[in-house]
Amino acid sequence: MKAKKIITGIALVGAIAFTATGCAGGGGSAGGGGDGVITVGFAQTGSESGWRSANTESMKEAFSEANGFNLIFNAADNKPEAQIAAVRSFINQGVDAIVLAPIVTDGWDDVLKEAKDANIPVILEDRTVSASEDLYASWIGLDFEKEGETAGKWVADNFGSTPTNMVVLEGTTGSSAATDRATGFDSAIKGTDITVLDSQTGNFTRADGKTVMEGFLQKYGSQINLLFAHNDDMGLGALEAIKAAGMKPGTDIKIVTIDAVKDGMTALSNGEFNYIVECNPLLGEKTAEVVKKVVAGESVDKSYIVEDQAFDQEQAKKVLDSRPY
Ligand code: GZL
Repeated sequence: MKAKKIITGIALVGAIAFTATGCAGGGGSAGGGGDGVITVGFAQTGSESGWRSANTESMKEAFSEANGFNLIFNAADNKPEAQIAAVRSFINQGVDAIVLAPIVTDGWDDVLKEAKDANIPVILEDRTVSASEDLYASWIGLDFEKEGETAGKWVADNFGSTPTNMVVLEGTTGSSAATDRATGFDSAIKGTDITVLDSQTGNFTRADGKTVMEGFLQKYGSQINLLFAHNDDMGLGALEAIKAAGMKPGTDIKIVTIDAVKDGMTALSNGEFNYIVECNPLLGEKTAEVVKKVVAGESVDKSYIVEDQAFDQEQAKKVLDSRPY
């Protein structure tokens, strides 16, 4: 992603603030189908986590018939090749626009070129792609590197001055969420007394987070002081493994995660997690707004970035009941 020119935040329903960047011309057919209904193919990653479920719900709510859309939904079960096939199918169906939450960053050039040649605009939501920016109209998402940096800074501030052994549960290999969170986190802990004992992907799922954590515990046992999980769900899976090993999560092993979904915030407020950086999944409304503009041939910004916040245990207790997801 090119360096972003951050413009003022845009307050939206649901109190989500966005920063808009760059500027791109409109694309696609003006106004959608003849009847004004906009047919959108949405290629979702799958249903790997609580965050993904909240994101899918937000998107389906925004791309409703009442809002002037005909939504064709595909969840690719976290399989990149299936997701590419879904996008190709949308092109063959002649949809008015494609929305894509790309599982991984690479491998998109060919099918996005096919969409461009078919004059079907593609709008990215959530994660990003390495393909050229002229192959998609806009991206609505989050600053993953900043999320990782925020988590790393909290770890550095709280544990960086004493020898601390950490294990990491990484998100989906090759996804911009995992890659950029690791980049931000690693930069924040540079020069501290934090040692990374091991780091392995848990594919953003509870099941894999639990399995990988079981392996870490067999290998390192009570040497582990800290767990950084790229999302709440892997941290929640790890909780089960930590308890099964007779250790106290949040005390014997401190846990820092990213997302701030309800189950994660519950674990944080009851002391099993220690810190969570939010990653807001409610991108549907903004994405639908951008799709309408692009289909109408209006210009849109190249990217819209949701601003995140972070929570410790005390803050989580205060906001838990009012959380929107
Ligand atoms: C982040 C999103 C990640 C979440 C995970 O925007 O892509 O994927 O952090 C989800 O929970 O599975």
